[in-house]
Amino acid sequence: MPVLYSFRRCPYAMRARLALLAAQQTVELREVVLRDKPAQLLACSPKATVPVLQLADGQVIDESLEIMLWALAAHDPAGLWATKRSEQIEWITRNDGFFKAALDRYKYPNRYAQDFSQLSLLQIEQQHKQQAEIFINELEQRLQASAYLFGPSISMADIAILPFVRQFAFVDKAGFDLAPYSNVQHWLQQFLQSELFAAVMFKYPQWQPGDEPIIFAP
Ligand SMILES: N[C@@H](CCC(=O)N[C@@H](CS)C(=O)NCC(=O)O)C(=O)O
Repeated sequence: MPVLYSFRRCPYAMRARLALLAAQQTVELREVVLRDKPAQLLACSPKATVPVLQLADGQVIDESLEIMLWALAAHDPAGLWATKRSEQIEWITRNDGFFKAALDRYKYPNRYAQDFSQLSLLQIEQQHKQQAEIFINELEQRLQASAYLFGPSISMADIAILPFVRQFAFVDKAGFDLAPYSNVQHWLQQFLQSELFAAVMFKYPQWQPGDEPIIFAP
């Protein structure tokens, strides 16, 4: 059975778990604590980020997007990856690049203080919140036409992007809820209330070698 090294709150790991469930793939889940990574993870992926999927034949997939593509290529009963693939990838690329960069600087301005030495932490935070909101507004426009980014049902782009929008929202949830992007609020709320989200956010203990395997399955 494939083994997934994961970290519950990591948005990249979250999107991998979402895709594995949507694709009805069963894996053994090993919950990692980032400051205490197991040797087994480092041995199969020296870059040591999560998620990492180790297949039964030993092949290692250590990029979340690749894990999603692997899962949905195996099985895609709900058609998440059925339409407009290059357009889906364009949205995910903008999320992973432009939006993620702004999100990190908004969420952790102190980590970027040296890059913006002429700005206060509050200024770094506010400038990058505005940057991030450019993407939020693009999502808002898009979601005017349909409940999900690529039509009436959830797509791979939705599950790839939602974990990052969730992070953005929870930096200042009260402010987010009052902001003028009702389509995005509704889209996120639907996701947070979904069974799929509940299943991927279940809390597992840190994996230790020799533990009874935790089977992560639909
Ligand atoms: N491009 C990678 C990024 C994964 C990533 O950066 N994960 C973070 C956690 S959210 C991580 O493992 N960081 C390593 C660390 O904090 O030690 C992917 O899409 O899988």
